[in-house]
Amino acid sequence: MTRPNQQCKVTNAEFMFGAPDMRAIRKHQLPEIAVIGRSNVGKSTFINRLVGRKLARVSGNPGSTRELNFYSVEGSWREKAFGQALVDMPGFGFAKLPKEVREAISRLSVTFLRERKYLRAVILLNDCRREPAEDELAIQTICASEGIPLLIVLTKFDTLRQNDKPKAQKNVAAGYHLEKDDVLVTGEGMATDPIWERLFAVIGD
Ligand SMILES: Nc1nc2c(ncn2[C@@H]2O[C@H](COP(=O)(O)OP(=O)(O)O)[C@@H](O)[C@H]2O)c(=O)[nH]1
Ligand SMILES: [Mg+2]
Repeated sequence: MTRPNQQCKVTNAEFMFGAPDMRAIRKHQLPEIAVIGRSNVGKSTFINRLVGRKLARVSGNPGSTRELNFYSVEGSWREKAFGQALVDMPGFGFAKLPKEVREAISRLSVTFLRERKYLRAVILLNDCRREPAEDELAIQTICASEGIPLLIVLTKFDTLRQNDKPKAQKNVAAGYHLEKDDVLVTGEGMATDPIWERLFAVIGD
């Protein structure tokens, strides 16, 4: 169970639409935050944990999301109202998908990151048990060159033993040429206020 958020109160969250390509993205007024990462890294679980309700479909079947899924989220952060669109990006790196499908997925993601002018931040999820690979580092590079604020969040942190946590966080951060505390962590039962805090710090509230 997710612990109740102290300072972020989500009052409304709903699915807006799914887009298989850029042209299918509908008009809306909300600033966008993209949630991106390897297939099965925990994107949908993370979104549900952030908003404190079951919103995105969690699948035991990796590679099942091939669209950009847009969710609207409204609430307040430290008593101040906010509204955002969270975009659940298709998972990359799922080896069992045909090569053409994998290439189409990464083209769509790269185009979205490069061209989407409503994009305010990218949350890149990385399993806490594996160091970043080429795909993750490519996203870091694109965000840097486009000037998009990037938050790196290590998922499944609950699966590590207490003693192993600091070292794992340090190792993955080092893979991005970052310090341990530059990357955030998430896991079952963990509060999400630290993530909201960092998010509002980069996008402004
Ligand atoms: N223990 C643990 N399992 C997780 C966590 N996040 C996701 N999972 C599991 O990992 C699998 C993939 O999660 P999902 O959110 O569908 O990943 P997605 O493909 O990136 O959207 C599911 O079986 C989840 O239950 C986490 O923080 N802790
Ligand atoms: Mg998913």
